Amino acid sequence: MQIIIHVDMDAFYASVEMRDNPALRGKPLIIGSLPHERGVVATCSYEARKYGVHSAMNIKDAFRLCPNGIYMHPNFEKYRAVSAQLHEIWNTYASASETIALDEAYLDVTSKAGNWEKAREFGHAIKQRTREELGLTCSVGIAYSKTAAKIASEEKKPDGYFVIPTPQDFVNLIIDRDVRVLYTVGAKTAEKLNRAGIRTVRDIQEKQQEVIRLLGKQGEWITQIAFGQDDRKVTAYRPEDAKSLSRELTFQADVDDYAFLQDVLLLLSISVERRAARVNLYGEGISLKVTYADMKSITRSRLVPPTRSAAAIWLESVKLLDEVPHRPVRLIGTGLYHLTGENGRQLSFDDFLPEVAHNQEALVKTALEGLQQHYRLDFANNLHRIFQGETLYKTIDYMRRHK
Ligand code: TTP
Ligand code: MG
Repeated sequence: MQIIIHVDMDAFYASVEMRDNPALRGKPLIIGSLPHERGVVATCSYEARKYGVHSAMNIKDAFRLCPNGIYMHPNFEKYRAVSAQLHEIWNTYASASETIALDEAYLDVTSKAGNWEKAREFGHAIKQRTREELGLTCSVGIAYSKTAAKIASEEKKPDGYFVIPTPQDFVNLIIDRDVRVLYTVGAKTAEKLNRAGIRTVRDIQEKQQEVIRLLGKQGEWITQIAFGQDDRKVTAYRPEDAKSLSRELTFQADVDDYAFLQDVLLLLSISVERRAARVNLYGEGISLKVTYADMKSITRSRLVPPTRSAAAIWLESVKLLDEVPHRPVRLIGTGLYHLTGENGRQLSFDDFLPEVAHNQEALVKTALEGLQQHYRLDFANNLHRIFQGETLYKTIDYMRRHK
């Protein structure tokens, strides 16, 4: 039997802003676009939720519901720093911890706690330390499985604490709820099930064959979860293991010019953006890979709000490149990991800050123009071609010889 804790911060971005600026406390605070901009709500305080405002809502609709709210742009650098502190505290309680997002993790406490009583103490300690050391509240769910722990943490939000010790407790809790309580069931899947008259978890239990017929493999999984069966392990999250999408390149001769490497990263980032767009995925992490002339290889990575923008990939990987030892390089690569699709976080950085996205597009365009002049290349009009087949590789080798 496993004991798993799922911890998730309450109104994360909004809570951080309220913590740091007492004038915002107790007010409806909406983080995302500003009302006069195009875009959406990233998150909002619980005071704003009373007006019906929620994540992913069009900012104009939010403003109609809550004209007296306070509207702010997000400050990701800050949230990322807080996130690192959070995970550091949480990880001390777990033998394995799986980072799901900046504000969310699964912790395997089976061996460190040893029994349920101790696990409950861990849950309280996590809440207390998060509050005392970081001035923020979180919701904790403790359960025998990942699915149950996740549902438990949502059960009493905000500042929640809830325990689901057995599959029977899990089933009793959710049996009459909408199928969407099983978080693997997204809007589209729910619609399919509803059309077949399957609305609640009980319906799934009673119409297993129908569910499997409608949804295939996914249906099998959903039926299992509806009975409380989920043996998935908490897998210590390592970026290099995550499902990822990357592009890398080995140079014909080692490169020690790091300004040139930045130029290469720009082209690789554009290439990653194109691949991600083709499969309609976003990444919640950006990674940089460098292999040095002596064949020693390193990977550096950072969590980010969901994105696939070439500018974001480029800016982050250039930052990461700054932080690695500057020795001659044989191979360089960049990529997205922690991939999420439309069933994941619904919206991305690029959606809720269209102005920023627009500026980023402009930045990439300008940077490309710079490259074009510097290397006297004509790719401004041939972009689509240089990212096909071997052309990118040839272009970069040409750049290396003509820098
Ligand atoms: P969530 O944990 O989903 O939301 P939350 O922490 O704001 O609120 P709750 O109390 O309901 O947990 O997401 C964490 C952060 O991720 C959130 O503060 C903002 C960001 N986010 C987005 O940018 N877009 C989204 O669609 C969602 C859901 C979250
Ligand atoms: Mg949260």
